[in-house]
Amino acid sequence: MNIKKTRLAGTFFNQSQLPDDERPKILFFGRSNVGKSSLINAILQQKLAKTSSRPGKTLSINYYLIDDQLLFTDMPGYGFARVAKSESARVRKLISDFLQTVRNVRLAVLLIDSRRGFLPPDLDTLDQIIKKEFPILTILTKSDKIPFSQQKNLVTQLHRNFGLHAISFSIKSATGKNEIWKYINEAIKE
Ligand SMILES: Nc1nc2c(ncn2[C@@H]2O[C@H](COP(=O)(O)OP(=O)(O)OP(=O)(O)O)[C@@H](O)[C@H]2O)c(=O)[nH]1
Ligand SMILES: [Mg+2]
Repeated sequence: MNIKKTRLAGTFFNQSQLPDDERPKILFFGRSNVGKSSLINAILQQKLAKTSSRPGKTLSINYYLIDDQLLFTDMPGYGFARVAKSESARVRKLISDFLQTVRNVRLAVLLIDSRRGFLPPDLDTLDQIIKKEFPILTILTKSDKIPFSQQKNLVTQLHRNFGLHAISFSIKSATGKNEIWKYINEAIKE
């Protein structure tokens, strides 16, 4: 995809701020620190979303508008034990409120940390996404940190246990980038 223009187009911290927006959307879900904001920056080849080595960097839902037509939605991370309980409860509610009202979702991307695998909070998110009947793509992040054989095992497990198709990805190389764009381009076709 030849992208000409990107910009931050909205930041939402609670239900009352959530917009009624008809534009096509790609949603990025995953635990805190899994690499959602980094993935968005990597596939757009620019530093739009803020990232941090500390979990709980993105605490709002952020819309990034691509070429005036497509919204990449960077979701706040869930499921990190060291994030304050009240904050993680607020994030969980924000995600479920958003899922109640969001329109025109073309693809839900669920990020899983290659080193940690699929954990209970991921299952909770997967259940919510399945209920909404969104097309789903799973991405195994930080693939530079584990051996290829381990990545392959995780891909097989996700397919066997949940019927999910997973792509290995790392911000340190071009691995997975083209395949991710193939999915996104397919998802946004009318
Ligand atoms: N080695 C390696 N580090 C990565 C990769 N992707 C992300 N990281 C690092 O992981 C940390 C977390 O990345 P973020 O993109 O901020 O994670 P996030 O999922 O947006 O986290 P929250 O906003 O807290 O939900 C940062 O220090 C990134 O540099 C990767 O592919 N390989
Ligand atoms: Mg983030």
